[in-house]
Amino acid sequence: MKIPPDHPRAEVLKIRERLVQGFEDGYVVPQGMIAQGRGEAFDYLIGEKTIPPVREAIKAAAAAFKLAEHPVISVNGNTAALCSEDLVELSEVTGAPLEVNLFHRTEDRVKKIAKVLKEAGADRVLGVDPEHLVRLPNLSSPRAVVDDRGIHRADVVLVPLEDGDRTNALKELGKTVVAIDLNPLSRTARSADITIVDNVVRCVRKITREYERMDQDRARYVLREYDNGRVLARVLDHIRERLRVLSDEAAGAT
Ligand code: PTJ
Repeated sequence: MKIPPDHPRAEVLKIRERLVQGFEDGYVVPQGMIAQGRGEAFDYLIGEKTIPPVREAIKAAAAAFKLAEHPVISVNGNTAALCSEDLVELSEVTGAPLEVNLFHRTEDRVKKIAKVLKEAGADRVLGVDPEHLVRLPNLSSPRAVVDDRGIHRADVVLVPLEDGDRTNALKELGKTVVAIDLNPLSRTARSADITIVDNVVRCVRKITREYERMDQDRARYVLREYDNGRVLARVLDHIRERLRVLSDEAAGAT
């Protein structure tokens, strides 16, 4: 669909169209649309911008990547449709491989997502070659199928848009989990080591820029000072304050 450029919500509508296209191309699942709707609702609440506490989480994510020996970026249908170029750039700058890892896993979707990533510039995509696929021992969903060169051996895993079953499993295996999730109340958001409450279309390139600016000493300092619980509390405070202001405005307008 062609979005009228003067539509007040043109940007959001264009992002939706990318998901619809991914659905029509057969690699975004219908559940992905529901996920996007939920994300949009939370994005409204935070004001559709990267708020200050989230900048702290983004710095911590860059620091975790800087200090990691085997960082990996997990990619699902939604993120492939929404920000594949940004994910490829993050992968190139940090050296972290991209791995397709799906909840609604089919071989057809895995291949299509790998193709989307390659078209966006990726040299190599993990999670595709059956010879390298193994199962995580402590997870029953299809997300347990991982690459032995990727998530299986990773020390830091970036998990954008999760549905909540994997973060704890990865943590139990001693991995550091960096989540991107617009819902600060989700299980994933609350159990990750570092939670970026932001839209993937805004924050992935910000992680890359922070990574480029940061040296190892700074990364160690950032991680020492980082407290994910405090960041999540500040995000919720931001939403509460924003709702208070909006509520006052609405009361004044009546
Ligand atoms: O491609 P698959 O098979 O791996 O399936 C992917 C989906 C997204 C369908 C699957 O992981 C799922 O069902 O996820 P949930 O349970 O809907 O959770 C997705 C979370 O991501 C929710 O908390 C949303 O608020 C959040 N979210 C949605 N869109 C965005 C987002 N977070 C950041 N940026 C977004 N654009």
